[in-house]
Amino acid sequence: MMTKSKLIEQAYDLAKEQYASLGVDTDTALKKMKEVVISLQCWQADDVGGFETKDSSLSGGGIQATGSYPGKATTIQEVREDIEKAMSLIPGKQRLNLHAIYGDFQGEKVDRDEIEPKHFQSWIDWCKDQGIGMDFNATLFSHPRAASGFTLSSKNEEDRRFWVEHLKKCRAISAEIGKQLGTPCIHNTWIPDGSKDLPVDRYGHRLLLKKSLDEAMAVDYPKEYMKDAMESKLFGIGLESMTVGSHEFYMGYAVKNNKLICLDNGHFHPTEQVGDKISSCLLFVDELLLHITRPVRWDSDHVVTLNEDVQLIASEVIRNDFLNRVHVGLDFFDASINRIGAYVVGTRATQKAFMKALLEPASLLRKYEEADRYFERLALMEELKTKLFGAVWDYFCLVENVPVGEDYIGEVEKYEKEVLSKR
Ligand code: RNT
Ligand code: ZN
Repeated sequence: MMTKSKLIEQAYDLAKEQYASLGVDTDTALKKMKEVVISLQCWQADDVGGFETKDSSLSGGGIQATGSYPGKATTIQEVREDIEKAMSLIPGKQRLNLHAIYGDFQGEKVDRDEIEPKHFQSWIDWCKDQGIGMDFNATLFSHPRAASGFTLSSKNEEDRRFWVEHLKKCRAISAEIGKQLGTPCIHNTWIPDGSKDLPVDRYGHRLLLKKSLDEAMAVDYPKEYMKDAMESKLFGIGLESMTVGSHEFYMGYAVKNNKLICLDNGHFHPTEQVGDKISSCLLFVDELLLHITRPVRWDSDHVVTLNEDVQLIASEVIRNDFLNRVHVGLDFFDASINRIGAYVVGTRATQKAFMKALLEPASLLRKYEEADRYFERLALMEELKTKLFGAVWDYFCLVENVPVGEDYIGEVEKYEKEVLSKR
């Protein structure tokens, strides 16, 4: 009987020929996959809990981790251990995406306006050890000063200033992270501010948000150290009538101030496609951050699967050669299944979308399009769905030295038995 790896190699050779007949070089696609670096959200490991000494759990802005699957990480050590395990089952290189509430506070009560680079040094060191870059996020929720539903756009001046201070601190920490790791840290700002019922002063809150951002971003850091991204949202549970940080708001702010737009595909009308927005945004801002997720009826942050929404996002990035202008991050947190398994499924699904995009016969499709041959374009796109993509993906996992295909299921189960079940 043929060994498993021999089989995978043979299947790859067949796939290579099949794609070559369409003018696509699978080896080139595999090489290009090295440029697809995905930032893993630390918050999938512990349901967005973090490590502040506080008793408040996740709240605010309509984000909610649901489920109570056993084995969630409860210490920094466990988060690291879990992410290391997940990374060992994912091909290619990733980055870490950390929220400010995950600081290494050593049992000390450090409020959000007091955090410093030293509280994140052990994370920086861990990333150095792993040989990976790191991204960062201010945490403007799950805090008594966010309980009113307003943070940077709050009419309570004391609260507003507190959050401005937090954001300033987070940007400074991000710059230190990027400086030490030698790769720019993308700092993302998302606020939960908004209103359940019809507000009368939308302008007032947006004016305050603009003012707060201007204050918090007054210091300019070198682009080699950190870059600012801002994430809009259309709706949320308890924020049905208005969110202050809308797409128009941040689009305007980013264009005017040369910042990055963060597009989370759970943050728009359900039939809007984030993939369609990329080409417009990149005409007016230099770079984008993506929060790839899977909204199910609402911004539910389900684990990413290889669906058409994610495919369009990846295809638009690849078709336009935007990999150097688009930073790929994930944003899901499912507490109802094995959390390490969630990382692996979601990250691999995202990678598959990029790989599929890299295997598209782009020039042929473009030729059809420009000649108004729309039947041919549709037919070829449809046929591409059943080409030997799986063989290329399996081969990629094989050469990257990670479990091929469903083999990672057993690895996750083993980790659950040996590590998670003992927590
Ligand atoms: C919330 C935003 C935001 C958060 C993370 C935890 O709707 O998507 O990005 O999910 O910051
Ligand atoms: Zn997000």
